[in-house]
Amino acid sequence: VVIHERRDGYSIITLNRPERLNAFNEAQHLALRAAIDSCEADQDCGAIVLTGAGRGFCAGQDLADRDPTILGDSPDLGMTLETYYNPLVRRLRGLQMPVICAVNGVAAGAGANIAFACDIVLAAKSAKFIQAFSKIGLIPDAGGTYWLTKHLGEARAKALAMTAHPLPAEDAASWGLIWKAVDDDALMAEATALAESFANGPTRAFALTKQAIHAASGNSLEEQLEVERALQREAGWSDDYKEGVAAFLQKRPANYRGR
Ligand code: LHQ
Repeated sequence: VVIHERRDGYSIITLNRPERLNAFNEAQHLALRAAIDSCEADQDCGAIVLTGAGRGFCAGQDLADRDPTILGDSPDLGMTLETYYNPLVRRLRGLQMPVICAVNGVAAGAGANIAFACDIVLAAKSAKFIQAFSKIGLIPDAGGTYWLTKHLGEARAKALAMTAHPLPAEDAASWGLIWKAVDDDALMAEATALAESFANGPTRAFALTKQAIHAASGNSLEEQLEVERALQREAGWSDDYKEGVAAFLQKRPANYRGR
């Protein structure tokens, strides 16, 4: 249900239930978790590309799942979120390496919001993002109310959430919800080129950059300047900083080692 392909310096993780547009069931959650665990344990993995098999990226929760906590007389969706989706969102945000999402096709429900939890989102021009939740009487989850409000503001957040309007990739990019929309047949080449360049980059600095940017939304400028002071101090102690400056002064490409 998930394909984990190791490349030189990075990994490609592909959600692989194409007959269901890669909707999440328990097996897919567990396999994704295992793939992320193995990337994290692998010293040579400097970036992850997350994508989907077939014509969709991910259609969110598998609504045909027989799990009684999801469908039944007294479902507990809060428990489903706390067991599977919330840890996944926290994990993607907290990973000490960049996560690139290559949205190859429709991203609906939690599928859209998991894409937004990744650090850099590229989408095929034919892809669409759908906050499908209102169609089944739910609210956006997997961070949806957070990403939409933060990136778009309340007006667009509420309209997307309540209408389930399919937002085309190019609009998502021009609205600032994702990094960019690319031609369908260029998607994987662009995503893997980015992963390769991150894999050869200063991994520690990328992790600290994520941390600083995530802290920004809850902080005043003064508080954020403090965050930058602390994290830059740490970056300044890295071998990669020494190497970066030496390479600049010697007019040669830097040879980063990620520490
Ligand atoms: C699916 C699904 C799917 C099962 C397509 N499930 N089969 C968290 C916690 C706990 C509980 C609840 O939820 C959550 C978070 C959530 O994510 S809730 C939101 C769940 N997702 C949705 O409501 C989206 C449902 N899917 C759709 O609206 C459409 O499939 C979209 C707009 C994504 C794509 O439409 P089409 O391109 O027309 O494709 P399709 O509808 O024909 O789908 C292809 C097949 O995939 C089809 O099966 P079939 O056997 O008829 O070929 C669908 O039934 C199946 N599929 N999404 N979520």
